[in-house]
Parts: sequence; C-alpha cells; structure tokens
Amino acid sequence: MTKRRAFLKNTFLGGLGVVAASCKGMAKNHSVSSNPGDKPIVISTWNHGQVANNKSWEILRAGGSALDAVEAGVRLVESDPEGSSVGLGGLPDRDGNVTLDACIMNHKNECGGVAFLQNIEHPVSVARKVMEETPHVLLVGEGARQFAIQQGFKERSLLTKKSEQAWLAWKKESRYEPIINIENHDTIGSIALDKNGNLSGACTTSGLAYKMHGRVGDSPLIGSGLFVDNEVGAACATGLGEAIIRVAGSAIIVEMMRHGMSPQEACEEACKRVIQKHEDVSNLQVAFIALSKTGEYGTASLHKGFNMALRTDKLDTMQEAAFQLG
Ligand code: SD4
Repeated sequence: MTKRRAFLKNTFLGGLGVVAASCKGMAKNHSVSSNPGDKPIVISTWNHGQVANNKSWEILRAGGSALDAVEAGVRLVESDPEGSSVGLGGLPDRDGNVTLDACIMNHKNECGGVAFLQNIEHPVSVARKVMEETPHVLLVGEGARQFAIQQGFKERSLLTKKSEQAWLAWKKESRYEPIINIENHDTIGSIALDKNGNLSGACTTSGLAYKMHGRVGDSPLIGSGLFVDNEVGAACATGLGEAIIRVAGSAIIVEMMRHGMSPQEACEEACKRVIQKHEDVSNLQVAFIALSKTGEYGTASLHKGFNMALRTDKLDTMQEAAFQLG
C-alpha cells in the first residue's frame, strides 16, 4: 500500500469511527486481489462473465475503448436464451412479463439507464443511447420502449418456452421468496480499464424472478448497480437490489477507494455495511466487484457462492469472492 493510500485510508476510517483493523480478516476466505498496472483489464459478474469478458477482450486488445468493450460483452449475455436472469430468456415478473433494467457509465461520468423496459433484447444499448442522445439519465417503461423504437431497436418477445414454463410452474404456488445463489447465472455487470487508462462499466438484468409488476432493482440505478469515477475506480453490484440500493453500494465502494482503500477492502466494507443495515441477512445475497484506476481488482459477497470473471493479458479466470458470513 502506498504511503498516500495508507494515510488517506486511516484518516477516512477514523472519520467514520471505524478502525482500520476492522477491514482486515473480516472475510471468511482469502482475499482476491490486485494487479496494479496491468491494463487493459476487464472484470464481470458470475460464470457468464467469462463469455462477456472474451468479447470485451477482443475490443480491448485491439486498443478499443472500455465503453465499447463492456457494452459488446454484456450484449452477448443479453442474447443468450439459456440465461434466466438477463435479457432474452430472463424469468418474468409474477404476471408473466419480462421487464429489463440496465445502465452504462463512461470515463467522463456520463451515464444512461433504462428500467422496466419490455420487448427489447438489448437494454444496455438503449441505455447507451439514453446517455449519448438525450439530456437525461434514466428512461423507464413505455417511454423507454418508445425511445428504443425511435432509435431503431426492434421489438421481440423475450419470454422463451423455457422461461414461460418455469413461470407457469411457479404460478401454481405463487410463493414470492427470492432465494440466494440458486443458479449461477445472474445479473451481468462488467467493468473495464482500456489501454488509454479509461474506465467504463455496464450492468444489465431481468431482475428478480417473479417480482411485482413494476419493480425496479439496483441494476439501472447509477450509484447502486454501477458507479464509475475515472479518477479513482469503478464498482458494480449483483444480488438483492433492494439491499444494494439501501447502501448506495457501488457509489460507496468508489468513495472508499477514493479515500485509500483497495478495491478488495472497499468491496468487503460495502458488504459489512449491508449486514449492518439489515436485521436478518440469512437469506440475503449481495456481491460486489471493483476495479481501480491502476488495474487493481477485488470482489466480495455476503454469502459463499459468488464468483467474478477476470481477463487480462496474462489471466483468463474465475475468482471466488471473499464472503462475510459462514
Ligand atoms: C436486481 N440486482 O434486480 C438485481 C438482481 C441480481 O443477482 O443481481 N441478482 O435486484
């Protein structure tokens, strides 16, 4: 750790009334970490993050921008009909509608998002259009759909036979009980640092399966599902959106990094914050990934089971997150 980082970290933690030692040893497994100076680099959530990373890597290796890389990467996952929590084939809400949330943010703090969007396969690209073509940050529902059509996106049904059958089976009992880590393919969040040293991120999801109609999670919300500050670093979240929003998960990670924490320490501290703010976390999963301006990375979750895909010039691998609860 640099002297400056150590000084900033201790000052910041002191201000919070937290001792620096509390960051150490709180995770139940080893800390993943860091690789300063290794760029380009891309990190993404869950196993399907490797699919996204491979696409992003083609762009990054050729000298392309982090923004183009993360968009292209997560689009592949949006189009995979086997993925039950993103785009095509995503499990619907409790009334049988597939509703999508996504956002994107670049190295200039420009950002765009869509929420509660239906019948458009690539919400992340609509989010990018919101960022680039409108004076706004977030469009929702019917307005977002109309905007997408104006921008040339085609409508299609995103409910597949498989996701419809799963919904019909769920409807027999209609029990609304989100359960953690049932399947390892969830929201895709991706963060990249390109050859020019610029950071960007993207996040896209169909949200919680069988949610209330109209429910929006953290994934389209800048500061919750995703945050990028090119001077410092970027973070992205997955898991129960309501819990992530309550602590502004991605924004606080970037702020903690600004004040001297490593991406790993900041992700762990954000998990700790979620635990502090909830009475019962036994059935609540939240996970974060983070990347610094210098190419250090980290990942942490509340419960065991979350993993992050990592791609650099030397590495193409999955990393288990450090988890807080046994
Ligand atoms: C949401 N955060 O809509 C998303 C879902 C998710 O792992 O990431 N699940 O709350």
